[in-house]
Amino acid sequence: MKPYDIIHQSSIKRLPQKTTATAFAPTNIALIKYWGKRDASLNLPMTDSLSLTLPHHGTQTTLTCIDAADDRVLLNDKPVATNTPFYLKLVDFINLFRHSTERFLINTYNNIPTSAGLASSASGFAALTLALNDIYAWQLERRMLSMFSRFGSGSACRSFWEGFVLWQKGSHPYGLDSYGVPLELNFPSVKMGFQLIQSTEKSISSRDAMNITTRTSPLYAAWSDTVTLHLRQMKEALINQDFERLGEVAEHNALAMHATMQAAWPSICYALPETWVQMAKVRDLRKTGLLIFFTQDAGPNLKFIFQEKDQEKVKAHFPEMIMT
Ligand code: 2P0
Repeated sequence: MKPYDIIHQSSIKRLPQKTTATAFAPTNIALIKYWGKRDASLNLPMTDSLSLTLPHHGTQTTLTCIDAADDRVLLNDKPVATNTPFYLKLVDFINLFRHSTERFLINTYNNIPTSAGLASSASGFAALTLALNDIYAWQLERRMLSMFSRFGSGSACRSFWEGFVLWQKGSHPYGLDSYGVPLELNFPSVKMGFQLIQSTEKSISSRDAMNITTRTSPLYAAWSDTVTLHLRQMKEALINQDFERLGEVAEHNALAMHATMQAAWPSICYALPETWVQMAKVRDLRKTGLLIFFTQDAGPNLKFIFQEKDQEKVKAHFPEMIMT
């Protein structure tokens, strides 16, 4: 089974029902990470993962029907060349849903640095899926859109809800039950911020890095059990509103993921010297009693996790920090 077959069976293949549609989707940062696929063609994860949505950061995408031979893509008002991975990934995704010869201008704005480990592909594919739902008038429920967005980027399926979202890996062989589920648990005083270390393209795509890690890392055998344990601990922390526990588990999960990929062959290391400097600073601040933790995705930038009441203190130590 391929994504196209699943979409075809959902009987949503039709021509656009309007000429333009706009959608916004927020980005999300995983507290318990998705790292590795059990099925690469259907983008099915090895494990569940759990994220926090950053409601003010994300992607706004406008689709407009155009009379042209090819789709056109604008990223933050700049044309994207048709031979770039960014263009090809977007067009491949739209091809899954395209009815016939309709072509689009895809105008996409990120208010986060693109491809810098700040999950712009998550919000990007979620926004694109929402815009497709609108322009084709599919009227699908979010769970279904979340499932479709996974074909563009796995983490996109967590970007359809605010708050804490679980991507359940599911057990259906074609992944029909692998989508995001919003948790009823809330913890509004949890805040995230980041101080940019680098905003250029990452050294290796997360897709390639996951593939190398699952195939070659001797530590990958332990990843699934690690995630199971961390998910249980994280849910307990959310139920008990235990911020310290939440931070400890999130930080440990990120470090475990990076250790697993560093043990791959060839070794994958997203950290830059400044990443280690910021990690050490976070730990030193904890020794002074300030409850601050970090998480790190497929890039050198750390996201700081702290409580709203400590925001000014954290800003004093990281003056260039951008709040999320
Ligand atoms: C996550 N990351 O849970 C993990 C942690 C980065 C580190 O999901 O191959 O762009 O398109 O499914 O979703 C980034 O990878 O990868 C990611 P694909 P995706 O947020």
